[in-house]
Amino acid sequence: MADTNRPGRVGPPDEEALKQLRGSRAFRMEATLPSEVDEAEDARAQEKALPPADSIEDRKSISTFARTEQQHFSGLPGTFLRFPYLEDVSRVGEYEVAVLGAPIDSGDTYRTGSRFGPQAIRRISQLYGTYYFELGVDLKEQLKACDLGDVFVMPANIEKSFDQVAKAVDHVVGAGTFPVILGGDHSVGYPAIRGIAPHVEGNVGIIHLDRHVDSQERDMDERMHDTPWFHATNIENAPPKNLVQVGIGGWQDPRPGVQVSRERGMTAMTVGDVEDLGVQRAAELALEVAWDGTEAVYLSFDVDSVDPGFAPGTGWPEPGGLYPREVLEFMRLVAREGLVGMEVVEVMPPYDHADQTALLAMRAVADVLGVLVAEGHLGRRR
Ligand SMILES: [Mn+2]
Repeated sequence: MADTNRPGRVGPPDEEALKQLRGSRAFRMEATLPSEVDEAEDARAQEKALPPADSIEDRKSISTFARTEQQHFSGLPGTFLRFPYLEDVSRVGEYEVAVLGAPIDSGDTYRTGSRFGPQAIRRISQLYGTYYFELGVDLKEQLKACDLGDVFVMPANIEKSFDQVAKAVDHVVGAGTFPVILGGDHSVGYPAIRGIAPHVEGNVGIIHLDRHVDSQERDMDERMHDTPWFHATNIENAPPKNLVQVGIGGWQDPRPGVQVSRERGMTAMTVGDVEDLGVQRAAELALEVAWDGTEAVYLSFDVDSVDPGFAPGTGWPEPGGLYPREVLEFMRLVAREGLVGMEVVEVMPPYDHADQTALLAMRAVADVLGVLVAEGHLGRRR
């Protein structure tokens, strides 16, 4: 037998030497540290940022909106467009618009990193003022808007994250406030509609800008970022016939999603359709479908609808997409009829160069808010 086990040759532990270890000293020091401030932070979060969704077991240190250091990919490196930060979410009804981050990227199926999207969009928004030249709008003067920070999400459990995002959006819309949701991957679209639909008397239509249909039931057995519209249009008052998908095309659309879009009667416009029709007519058609018998319309902007030459920081880049000026014009036209909320998804900072993609996301939100104010849907007129 090999001489590898040699009982009796190693003596008993030297208790004194063990006590002197730096590791042991560190254990003793930690025990004398207070934790009142941390506990007060947790309690404050429960009070100001809503208790978590029912599926969350830790009801002490997790709130609906993230307020503590636990979720390190959140945090507020400056608020969106320097809107005031609203710690106490019970006051959200005092504002007309609330920006909230949904840093989910557990639904990404290829590249990941869109959990850093809200940070990147907020950071680059510091570049901007609140005045919009072409429309003659100043959001600071005409709109009461706040930034709620990020929803507390669970990277290891997308279903719990959905519950959290749905609860957060439900809270905002229930207070009568327009939600601007910064993703996060596109799975966010499903809990967003879950949070909005109960507050719409009648049906809600969806205008979805994307290269991908995102309407299959599952991917890799889970509800991932290519599945939101399957589940959202299962909600009774979000019928698939009012879902219009714009910018679709290329080699990345899974056939199961295309089959669902066809069978459920969704509408798809390719980039070529937008080119043939022109942006103006394409927007008119999209509005006609989304508003057909509905009471409200939600806007979902996936940045990958734009060509990756302009929006490289995203999970599934597909060349041949729309131009930024087309997409911005399209969204401004759509917003003229009014919206119930919007999301910007799939900004992936680790793949972004010079903040190009985050800039585009920022512009999408600012332009839509600008039009909503200019058209009298939100805020005060000039
Ligand atoms: Mn997409």
